[in-house]
Amino acid sequence: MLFHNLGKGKARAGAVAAIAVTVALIATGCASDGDSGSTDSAGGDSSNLSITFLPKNLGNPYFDTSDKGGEKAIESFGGTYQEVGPAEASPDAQVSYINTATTQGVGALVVSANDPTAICDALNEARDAGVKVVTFDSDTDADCRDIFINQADAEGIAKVQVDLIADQIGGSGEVAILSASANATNQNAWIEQMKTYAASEYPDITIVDTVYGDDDDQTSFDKTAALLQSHPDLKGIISPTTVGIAAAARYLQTSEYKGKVALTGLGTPNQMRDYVEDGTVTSFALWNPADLGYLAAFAAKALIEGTITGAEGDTFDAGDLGEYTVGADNTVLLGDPFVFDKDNIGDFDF
Ligand code: RAM
Repeated sequence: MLFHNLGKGKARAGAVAAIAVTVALIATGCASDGDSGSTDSAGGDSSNLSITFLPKNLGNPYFDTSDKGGEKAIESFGGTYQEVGPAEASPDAQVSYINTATTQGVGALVVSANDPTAICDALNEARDAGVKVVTFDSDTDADCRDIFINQADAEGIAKVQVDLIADQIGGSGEVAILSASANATNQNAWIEQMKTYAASEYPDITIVDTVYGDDDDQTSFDKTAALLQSHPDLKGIISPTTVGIAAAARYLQTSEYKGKVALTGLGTPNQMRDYVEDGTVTSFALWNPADLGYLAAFAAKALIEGTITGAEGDTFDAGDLGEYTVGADNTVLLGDPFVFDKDNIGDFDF
């Protein structure tokens, strides 16, 4: 996968690990080949490798990449891939897609949730009908999915972004957060951790505002403009969403704030390349979204085939990524975040 052969990666901000996925390729063959046609305890068919990806919304390059990773995995093990999703990343916009997948009798749903609870009833109806539910990227409450595939732990994701902005603004000043949608489980967890970490490590930094661009490009662009208007002393913006950071960078690039207000957060290299190369943005972080989707698809396969239930300690084969073990709270961790800057961004294409 993309990060495996990274030679020039530059770990910055202390604890940023250089490689997103450094899993030993110990293919112990945990996953079975599927004993076709049998029925598991929840009524699922263990040979039904029909897997539907449901991102927060369609049209976001982050999910295009993650879901392509899922498709690659599903093709490799002979399953059927489908991607569906709403145009807007709003709390219950995913419900109708979940209901349709249940009616279709898919083997598993792989979902990034716009809200921790709004889709829970629909997911539990799917599970009652035998559909395995994998959340990835943005979790639901733990009682409405079988497993969560987490891109990196929340503390690590928070730390890297706060360390980057602190570095870029010289450790003091006003900082604002431009987030995704107000209910997004993943961003909200990261923001909480960012506030705690910033307060303890950088007493001279004040987080003055958090605004929501709804993972919509234009809304994020407008919210950036409004932030800069209402906080004339703003030194930096953290946008923990690939949609937000790209829109904010586009705003800064042609504004009077370029070079004066720092911007970091979570972005994709292809969306951020121009801004890093022209100095609008110094550095930002992310993991490999393709690996995330790939891992989620293999977890779905293992659940469908009944080789795991999602319990802590369960192990499963994840193809090229090697073997993974389920940790606490039915969660599987992909790896560590990675920092992109001028020196390494040319090595990436996603
Ligand atoms: C956006 C979405 C996604 C998040 C990334 C960092 O694409 O909000 O959920 O993980 O940003």
